[in-house]
Amino acid sequence: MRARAGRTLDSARCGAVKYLIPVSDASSGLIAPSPAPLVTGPDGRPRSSGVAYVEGWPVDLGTSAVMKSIRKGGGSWRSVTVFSEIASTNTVGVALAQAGCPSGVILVTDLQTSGRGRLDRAWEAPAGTSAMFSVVLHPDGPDHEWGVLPLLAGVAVCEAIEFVTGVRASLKWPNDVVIRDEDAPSGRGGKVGGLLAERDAGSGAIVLGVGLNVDLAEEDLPVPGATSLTLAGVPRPRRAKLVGRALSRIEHWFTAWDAVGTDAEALDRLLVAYRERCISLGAPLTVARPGAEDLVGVGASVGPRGELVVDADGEQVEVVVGDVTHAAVP
Ligand code: BT5
Repeated sequence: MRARAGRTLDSARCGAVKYLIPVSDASSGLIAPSPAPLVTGPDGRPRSSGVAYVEGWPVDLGTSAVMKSIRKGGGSWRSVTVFSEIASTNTVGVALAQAGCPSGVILVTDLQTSGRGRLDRAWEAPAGTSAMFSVVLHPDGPDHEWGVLPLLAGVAVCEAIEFVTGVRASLKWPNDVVIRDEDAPSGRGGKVGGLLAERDAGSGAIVLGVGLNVDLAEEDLPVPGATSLTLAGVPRPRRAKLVGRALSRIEHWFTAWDAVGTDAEALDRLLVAYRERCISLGAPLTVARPGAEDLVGVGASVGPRGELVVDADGEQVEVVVGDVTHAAVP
């Protein structure tokens, strides 16, 4: 099913997933789905997942497949739109939030032409290879510890990978989704995904973006140290299933986080699930910090603001923004 023209966000009904209504590109005036080519690798071979396109829409990530998968996961999402191509689901999500978009609007895409990571970095993946989506969320509670939400969303993505593929996924602080070599059936682990959370101060909305490398071949990887589910040894992972399950778990963790507000003890309890998956804890590491010297030490804990505490020669140093490099995982 293609996104239908003429629906507006206001006319999309709130409620259970069975009422999911595609929000058309016309409603936002920002984006227009365009046909994507049949996907082949640089060597001309078709992608191993056999992604095919019907009228420009990838069949394993078409609107009906994604909606079916989201419905299966339950939840109270408002709308879902699947694009064959978009600049960045987060950029458009933030623009929609600024324009008054309600909570629960989901944007999924096959390809991003200006995908973004944290700190203005790029997120790159060829068409037909990735599960990439953003969701606009409005918290209900008055005060929140914002730094914790992206960490919990990382847990949600790991849970989805595990549920769909049976392969254990972990997190490198703050929210790189990684598969350790020892957990990958092929032994080829690395960074398999990432999360980008952005807050629109005006509306209070959070736009949570997820990029997951599903079927990138070795030559598609944008950086050394990256991997994909197929490279890790997962046979034919289905993108729509991954998106649906991830959204279901994101709703679970978002609801729990929203209920907790700034209660440090309750946040601490939520973070148990993050700490269990965080490979930066107990690991020798180097943290590159914007505007500060690199910090060398051992990951000691993750605090109730989402900060990483590093034991640097006996001194406990808190890091709120930074990039971690481990000896074992780049
Ligand atoms: C992230 O940033 O890891 C967050 C990535 C979020 C992407 C999603 S896709 C849907 C939504 N819409 C967007 O525009 N973004 C979100 P960060 O920790 O800053 O990592 C970025 C770095 O990862 C880059 O500088 C590269 O080194 C590397 N990188 C880029 N593309 C990659 C890929 N496909 N797989 C693994 N690493 C990649």
